[in-house]
Amino acid sequence: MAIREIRTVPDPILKEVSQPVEKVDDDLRALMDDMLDTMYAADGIGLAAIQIGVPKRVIVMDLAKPDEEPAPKFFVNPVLSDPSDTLQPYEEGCLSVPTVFDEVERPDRIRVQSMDYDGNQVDEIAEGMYAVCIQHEMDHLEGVLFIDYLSRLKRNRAVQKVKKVEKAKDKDAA
Ligand code: GNR
Ligand code: NI
Repeated sequence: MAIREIRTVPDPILKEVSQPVEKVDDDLRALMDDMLDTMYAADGIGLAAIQIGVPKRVIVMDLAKPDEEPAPKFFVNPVLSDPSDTLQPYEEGCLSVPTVFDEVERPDRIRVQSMDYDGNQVDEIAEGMYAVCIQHEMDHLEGVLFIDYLSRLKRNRAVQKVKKVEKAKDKDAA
């Protein structure tokens, strides 16, 4: 288990389309373990493999509240369908766009079919925060970030802000 570096904008890898996983084996489980460690260390609720530079269709998530038991979830080759007509706005953030938050509208209910940590097929309906998060993570698999839904002005500002924040961080570390 290891904490990996989270890529931030404008890293071009974040625009890559991730490739399907052929099988869920111990190597893939080691990747999912690292992703979960990395997500928890960064206080995130979800993470796509591309955010640590691995272009595979793998997502980890934990929507448990701080006072609840951890509830990690794993998604391999997830497929979304049956989106609701009703949209819900939600103030989103992203570990790859740190310090930036803005509202995005998405369907409030979707169906997700995927494989889990053990390679078993899972089919469920996601609503509310779960629906928001799974759609945010699935966008990462297509190289799409939440800031791509904002105006060009807001998106450019967001990237500039992250560049500045990351530069300050590098300085601190040096
Ligand atoms: O930690 C995260 N919080 C969050 C808040 C609102 C909507 C989506 C998210 S996902 C994000 C972690 C992340 O960047 N996943 O890709
Ligand atoms: Ni994200």
